[in-house]
Amino acid sequence: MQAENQQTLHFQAPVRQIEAETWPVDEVMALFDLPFTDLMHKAQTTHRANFPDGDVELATLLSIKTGGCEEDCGYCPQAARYDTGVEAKKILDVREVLDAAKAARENGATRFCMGAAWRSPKDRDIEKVETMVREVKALGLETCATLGMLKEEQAQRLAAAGLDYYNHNLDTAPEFYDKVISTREYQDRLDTLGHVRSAGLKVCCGGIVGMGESRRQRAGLISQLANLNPYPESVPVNHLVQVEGTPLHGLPPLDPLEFVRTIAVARITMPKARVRLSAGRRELGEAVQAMCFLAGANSIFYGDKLLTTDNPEAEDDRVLLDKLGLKTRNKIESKSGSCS
Ligand code: SAM
Ligand code: DTB
Ligand code: SF4
Repeated sequence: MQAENQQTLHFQAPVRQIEAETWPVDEVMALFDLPFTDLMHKAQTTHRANFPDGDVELATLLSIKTGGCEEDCGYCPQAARYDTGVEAKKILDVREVLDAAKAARENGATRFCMGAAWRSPKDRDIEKVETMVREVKALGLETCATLGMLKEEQAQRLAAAGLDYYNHNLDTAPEFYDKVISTREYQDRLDTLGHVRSAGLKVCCGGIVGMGESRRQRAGLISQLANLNPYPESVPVNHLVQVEGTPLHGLPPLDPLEFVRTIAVARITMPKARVRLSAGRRELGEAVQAMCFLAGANSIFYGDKLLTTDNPEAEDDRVLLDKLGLKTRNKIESKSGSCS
């Protein structure tokens, strides 16, 4: 009997190796739960060890195709089904994109991110974006695009055109996701991120806080991001901009200190990523943003507009960075090695 058992064991199918999570939710949650000053100290120590220059990256956004989107993302002013006053427009001409990119470069931005209100781009859209990417890159800017879900072949085409980064957010924790979006699955987002990675593009991936999620769900988002292998090079942390007409309008606002904690936890768990203060900076004010920089944020969206909503005025940002004595990144370390 014993021999039989041994034989059974000997011939059993090999156990599938499950990759260990680098950052299980419980460990991320333990960081969130630290006393505020301990968390800030840990985040600042991590930040200094990984970014000794301490510079802040300036990334400018342009909406290359605004509004009329078929998806139902509950936060988004560009979803056609919500009455938000955002008008659906055609894709911009390359000339308009280049003019905006030149202005961004003159203002000191090093990265230019082109966003489109698509569920996923059609192949003929990719053709237009390829031209935009080539020409924006020729200006010496790093390029980023956010166009929705990508097929593998589309990611490869964008990479071949010289795109540096692709932005595609996980938005929130898997267990909160269906409270916000029903027209695409969490797995669809992970699949797009996989195609982006295998095309050799750098990944820009983050989420939104302040959508009514719990602290554990914020920890769940950070855990998902930090467990991507490798974790994203850029992590945009958006503070929900509540737009009238969207389902998430009217929620109680998130405690600003909880936003600062989220930045600190992102810094600790993804030590070499550029952690970007993204949407919602106008509502945060100077003191909270200063705490975010202390917590390890080292990138901002810079320019008077995000995609459809207002960002702080560029001039006000220059004043703030100056007041804090923070220098901006002026070197571009893109694949082509071009510099501005
Ligand atoms: N349509 C594409 C997509 O959804 O992937 C690209 C553009 S979409 C506007 C990019 C990201 O912007 C979203 O994933 C979301 O994280 C963020 N976003 C959109 N509306 C927002 C809002 N009201 N507040 C904060 N972040 C927002
Ligand atoms: C990201 O994470 N935030 C940016 C960018 N990636 C594309 C977009 C914020 C959009 C805020 C709402 C709007 O302006 O329409
Ligand atoms: Fe469309 Fe993107 Fe807005 Fe969702 S977030 S509604 S996919 S533009």
